[in-house]
Amino acid sequence: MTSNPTKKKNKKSFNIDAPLHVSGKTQYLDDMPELAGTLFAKACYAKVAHGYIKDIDTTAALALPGVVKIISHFDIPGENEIGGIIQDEPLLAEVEVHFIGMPILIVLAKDEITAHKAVDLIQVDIQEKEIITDPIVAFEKNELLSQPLHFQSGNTADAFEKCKYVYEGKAESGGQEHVYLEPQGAYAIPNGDGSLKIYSSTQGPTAVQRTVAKVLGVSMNQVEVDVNRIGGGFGGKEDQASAWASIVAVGSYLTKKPVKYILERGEDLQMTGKRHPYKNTYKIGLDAEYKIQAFEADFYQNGGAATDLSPAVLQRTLFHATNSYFVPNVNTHAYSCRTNLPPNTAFRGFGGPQGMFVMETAIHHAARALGVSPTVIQEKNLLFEGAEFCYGQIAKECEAQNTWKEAARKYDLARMQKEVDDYNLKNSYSKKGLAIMPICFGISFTNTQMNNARALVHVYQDGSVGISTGAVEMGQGVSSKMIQVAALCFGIDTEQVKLETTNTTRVANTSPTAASATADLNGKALQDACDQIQKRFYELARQTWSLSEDAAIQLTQNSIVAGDNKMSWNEIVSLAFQKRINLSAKGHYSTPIIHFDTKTSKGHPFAYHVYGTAITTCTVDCIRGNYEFDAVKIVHDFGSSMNRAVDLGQIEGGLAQGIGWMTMEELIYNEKGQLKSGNLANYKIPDIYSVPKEVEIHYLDTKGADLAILKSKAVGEPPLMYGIGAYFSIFNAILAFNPKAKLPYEAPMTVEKVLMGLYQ
Ligand code: MTE
Ligand code: LUZ
Ligand code: MOS
Repeated sequence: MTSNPTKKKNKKSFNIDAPLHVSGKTQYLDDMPELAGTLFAKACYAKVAHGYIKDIDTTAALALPGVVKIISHFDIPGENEIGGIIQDEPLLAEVEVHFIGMPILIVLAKDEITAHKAVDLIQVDIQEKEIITDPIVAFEKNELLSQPLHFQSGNTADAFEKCKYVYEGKAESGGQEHVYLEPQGAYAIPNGDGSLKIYSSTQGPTAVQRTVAKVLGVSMNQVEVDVNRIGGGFGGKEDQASAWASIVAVGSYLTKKPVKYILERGEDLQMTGKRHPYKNTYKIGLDAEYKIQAFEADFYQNGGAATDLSPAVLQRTLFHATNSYFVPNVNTHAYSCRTNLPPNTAFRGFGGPQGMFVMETAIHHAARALGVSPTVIQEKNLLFEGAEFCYGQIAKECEAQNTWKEAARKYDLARMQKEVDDYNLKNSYSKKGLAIMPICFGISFTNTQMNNARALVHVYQDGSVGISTGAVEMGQGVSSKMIQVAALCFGIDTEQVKLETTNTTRVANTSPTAASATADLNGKALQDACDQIQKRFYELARQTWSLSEDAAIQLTQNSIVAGDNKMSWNEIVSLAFQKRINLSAKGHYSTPIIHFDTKTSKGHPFAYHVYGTAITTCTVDCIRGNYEFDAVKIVHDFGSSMNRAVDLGQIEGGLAQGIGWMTMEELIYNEKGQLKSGNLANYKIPDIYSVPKEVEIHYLDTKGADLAILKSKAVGEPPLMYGIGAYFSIFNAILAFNPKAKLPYEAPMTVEKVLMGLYQ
């Protein structure tokens, strides 16, 4: 993959972790030295997707030398409950099992291999019950995990009456496995007084702390959670890290020993939830000018066997159901359906991509029927400044049209389309396709309450600085951004700032590192803390130099400066220390402006939106059904990027992950609820050969949003949705070969589906 970012000077591009990563020195959870006496936990999980537990025999497992204890739900000191939003998820199965991979017992052994062998010796007899894997079947049986959701604006019934063109259809998108490089895991260390320290690979240290406290039946101040960094999360560790932390916590609580559990890849694939697959119906109405006048959709989300974050994911689907288009009349319903799959969970985009796929399908369907290019309909309906979203927020600093226009101009869209058309005229068994994917993604947790953060700053007497925030580094570069924020506030070099681990004792009650809002929320809390110390230094300088109240003072270039007066950073720090001035501060931030009324589904839920446009071209081998992506050319709304290298990496990674979801990653469950693509040999993720041959990313020059940290907009999730363009580019190549293709709108577009489309 090559990238050609537009270079701009004066923007710092540094990544504090990069040297460690490339030299193999990075410490993850499993790299921590183990304490003597550490026990290893392993779950014995259900092999049947739904049933009664008739009998359990642990005799052989317990007889194995090295096995210390086998824990069942009876041994849990507090509540056997780990559900985050709704309390419907036991940590260990009691009477019934609800999905393959549901933990039933925990083996504690002196080493991992013994734990593994012991688990294999446990006999669990389960009487199978009816298994549901399809969300529509669950819906028909009224098996819902939460209340249905409904968004509405205008009046779709009236609007459809007046539409010249109306189309209805179905669209389906598949699940997606997170495949974070570091599997889930946790390590609990008892302090001797009943309290515990837990090292966890989690995006949500506070969620882990809260859940462990509940499972142990102790208060939260007895549980300290510490996260150094994690080897990727992608949403999979937003809520689902709590199970493993609770397991090691229970083990440690009962044995008074350190207990560790790092999942093997196979266990992780079987036991943890994934992106929600969706089945949907839609109805779209256009007027004679191809303006979309009305849109209706019903979304059936495959939630799995417990609620987890499903209702929140479902709501974001509705927020993004019209993508970056203005639609005056909208009526959408969404259902979270209970099935016998592992509870599905957060995954980059959090339901947004699933919503946007349906809108893009509806437009593609209409365009096919009308015999025009989808780009014609897309372009005519892009959001504009002042347009109202169906949930009541007004589009401000709207870059939907700007990113589109800039992409068309910069990459010469007309020429690109002509090259595709010319190629298709010349080649019979190889066809190219082009698709444009505009994106619009709302930044903020949709649950307004969660949009807050804190930070702790210590300036040490030697001038070095230590900072702690609630942000978890998971490869997205938030550590580097936090260091930049502190260095900028103090006018010192980034080398002088040390970022500490994310720890619930230093920074409490944190929201998870999620919703792409981590740098904004924690960065602004950090600014608050640094500003407090900065003010104390300014006051000290004023006194020292007998300056007036309004004298301009600055912390810059490792100095404090006021006119001709100047002291080095180290001098002002040691002077402040001598004068007994507080060199520490705690900062707090909560996003202003945002609000949302869940009863009316109206409000202003997002601090701002992120926009962008991607042009994707591909080549399809019409004999084999194979495809390659020739290029993805993007114009992205970064605001004023504070770290271009990090942000560029997020676009490239998100794009690759989105392409994977839409084209090659296929989660297949059979009717028994067994995951048939349960290893990385048959669950294909993008590799160096399958990513686009060329990726070009252009920065749209804008002022940036005030609610973004240093006006640098959130970048974590939005680019995933550029991957939706990959699906439609292949679809268009198929249509170039077989204009009558009867291909249903079902993602992922695997090679098998391409072949069917080409010849049906
Ligand atoms: N990038 C890397 N390398 N690894 C990850 O796990 N997670 C994504 C995104 N980018 C992820 C990533 C997801 S799901 C989110 S919500 C954001 O990063 C979270 O970080 P941010 O809020 O700092 O953007
Ligand atoms: N998590 C969450 C999220 O709890 N609320 C959200 O709105 C959200 N959005 C994206 C990703 N994770
Ligand atoms: Mo990301 S899905 O918010 O962890």
